[in-house]
Amino acid sequence: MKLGLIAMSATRAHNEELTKLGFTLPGFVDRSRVIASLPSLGLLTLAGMTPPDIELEYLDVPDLTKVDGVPGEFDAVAISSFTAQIKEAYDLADRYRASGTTVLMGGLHVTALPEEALEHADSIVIGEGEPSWPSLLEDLKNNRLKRVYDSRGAPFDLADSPMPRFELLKQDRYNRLTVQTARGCPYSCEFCAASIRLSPHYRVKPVEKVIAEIRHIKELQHEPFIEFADDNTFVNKRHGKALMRALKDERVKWFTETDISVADDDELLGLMRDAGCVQVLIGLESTTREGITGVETKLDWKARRFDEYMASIDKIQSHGISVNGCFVLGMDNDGPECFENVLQFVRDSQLYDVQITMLTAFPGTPLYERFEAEGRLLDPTAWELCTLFDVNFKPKHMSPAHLESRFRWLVEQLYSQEFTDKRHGRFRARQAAMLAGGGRAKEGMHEHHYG
Ligand code: B12
Repeated sequence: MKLGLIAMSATRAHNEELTKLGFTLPGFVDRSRVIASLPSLGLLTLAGMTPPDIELEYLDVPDLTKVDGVPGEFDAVAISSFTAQIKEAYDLADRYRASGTTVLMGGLHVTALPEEALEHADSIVIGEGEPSWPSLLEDLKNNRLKRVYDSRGAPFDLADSPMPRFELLKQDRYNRLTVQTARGCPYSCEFCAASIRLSPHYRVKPVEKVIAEIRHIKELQHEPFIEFADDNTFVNKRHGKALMRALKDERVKWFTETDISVADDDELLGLMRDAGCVQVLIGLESTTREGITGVETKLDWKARRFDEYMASIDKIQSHGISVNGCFVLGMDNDGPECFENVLQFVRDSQLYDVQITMLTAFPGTPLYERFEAEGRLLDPTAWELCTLFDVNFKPKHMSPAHLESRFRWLVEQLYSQEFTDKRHGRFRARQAAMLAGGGRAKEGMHEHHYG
């Protein structure tokens, strides 16, 4: 039996003016160009638990409009799903089914809207893939496929994680690969559409497993750059430190997503720097305490950390690790001044990088449910707008058009060549000064920054 693993990667945005701007603003396109080709770790992971009698082929379909008919010849295909590309995924699923290929679907969007997905797939998995994959494949081989496999019973133990089959990728297409060291997040932000929607439990992967994955990548790529595909890597500081100690000897450079609490721990920051950390991406969300209040729904954790934002960014960057601070525009507690505020905050904090996204109501999130109840969704099933760069709701304090145009203004300000160079220059100058100050640990830092 031949099974196709179909990833519809690449990045997406519908706002034409913003897309056009992207081509002229270096800071804005840099990261999207770098990450656009990341493969689907979900599918590679499932490949790792597929028995050897099933032949596998991994296919990236970044743009379905360029594909006539169906790509490849398979008995069955596994298609992953994010909301922004789901309509293309359904189109492709329909084409495969029409040609007699069995369609299996899973992932974040399918988990949020299983009924919708069942109109296009022969069989779906709700939640994490791993718990259901072996029995699904067994049923597939024996022609008794069920319509729905529900993994939501118990969280998957990452100690049982299979080795992702990175070797299935055409290596020259990918300039970075992803590794997951943890899954989930203990916090619960109203808008979060990441893996807490697959399973609400925070778990870490044993250090030896992470290192084995990195070694596997190193066999395939010379000096690889790793992105940890975690929602929040350093929640468990003990595990984080053990991982950093082991990672140091691997001599790889990496980037990850975590929260502001890494700044509380100098030892951790030192270990991260020595282990090759180039950048941490942190969801700061808003530049005012009021703006951020209520975003984290369990403990209001983000609001409680707000007063330390500036000092924490400075502390992390003083260790030679750049911070990519993320802000969400259009939130209910932020007024029309939020655009200027972000610009000012970025200037004052000396953030190395900044990422701005539109508040987006993804299906399956508490935010979607609230906006639906309040009648604020512009079109409840316009999934193609769930790109983080398009507006799919009525903002509280401005019109959707105003949010779009001010967002564009902010993009122009933040990602101009001049401002980008200034931010990066400051960080590098600070590093150079520290380096001139001497010290063995500090020398290591030089290797870790971009460029
Ligand atoms: C790496 C990454 C990317 C990469 C690679 C994407 C890819 N093909 O996997 C790139 C850069 C290409 C990318 C692009 C985009 N991304 Co992105 N990305 C991530 C990131 C950081 C990690 C994802 C990951 O690897 N998770 C780990 C793997 C193991 O989990 P998984 O893919 O969900 O797979 C598991 C299950 O879902 C399931 N499963 C998945 N597929 C299948 C298929 C079958 C058949 C079965 C049975 C099971 C199954 O099994 C897997 C194992 O349990 C997350 C944020 C985060 N911290 O999680 C955002 C995230 C997934 N991205 C997001 C978005 C919005 C985008 C873009 C729309 C951005 C844009 N404007 O272009 C595009 C869309 C790309 C697309 N294909 O549609 C959102 C998605 C929200 C949503 N619910 O749709 C997230 C959650 C970030 C966020 N801020 O909310 N992204």
